[in-house]
Amino acid sequence: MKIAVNRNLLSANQERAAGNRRLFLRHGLRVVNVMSSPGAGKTTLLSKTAAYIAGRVPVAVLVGDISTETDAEKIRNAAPGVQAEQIVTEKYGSACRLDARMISEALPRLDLARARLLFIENVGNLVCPAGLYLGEDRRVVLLSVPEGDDKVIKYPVIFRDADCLLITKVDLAPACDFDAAKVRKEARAIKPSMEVLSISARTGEGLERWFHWLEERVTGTEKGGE
Ligand SMILES: Nc1nc2c(ncn2[C@@H]2O[C@H](COP(=O)(O)OP(=O)(O)O)[C@@H](O)[C@H]2O)c(=O)[nH]1
Ligand SMILES: [Mg+2]
Repeated sequence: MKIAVNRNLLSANQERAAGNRRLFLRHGLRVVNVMSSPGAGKTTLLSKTAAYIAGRVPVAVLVGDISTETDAEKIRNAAPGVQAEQIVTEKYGSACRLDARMISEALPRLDLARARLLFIENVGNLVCPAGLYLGEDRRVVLLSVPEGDDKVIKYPVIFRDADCLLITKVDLAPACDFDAAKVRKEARAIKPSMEVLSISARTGEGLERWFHWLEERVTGTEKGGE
């Protein structure tokens, strides 16, 4: 019985996600679903990314959290002119992840004609967001150095579908035993084509490579983009 209910929920989500996808295609919008555990650095990175990339590509951001509107506000403050809207999931029964319906209900709050790239910051969680497609083009997962280097093998499902793994807060590496080479190897064993980049939003280390990946693999403004 439980399995049947879950299947129905998943197929309802797939339908909604397909509707989102059609809308994104109609607007020529590329969409990136950004996932991690709470505190890995999603909002900080998206603030910096939006501020950098908005001059080249019009950006919008949807941010999911169980409670509060603070992250969307942080992004608007860090990147003036960028559209950033919050999805508060306690209105949907405190869901621990975003789903396609939440995205479709939030999209009318954005002026899609003014955007070419949409980031979706998912709710902080390494388990629940994994199975739910939102209609995105790319999936990016952040793993921060203080979380430990065993998370890829402990939570493989979310990494399996990721196009890019960002090892974040590398400025904290001297204080933590974190074996980035091991994480890279484990991630590539799960998904050979995965890009793995080490970055620090604090020092700026690795951010250029991240921006380059976005331009090459997502917005297609670099040679080699799709
Ligand atoms: N040392 C360090 N701290 C960071 C970095 N990026 C984010 N933080 C801090 O980590 C905390 C959580 O960041 P936040 O972006 O809110 O994470 P989120 O919950 O994934 O959105 C905040 O206190 C940030 O200032 C980084 O590159 N280095
Ligand atoms: Mg956040």
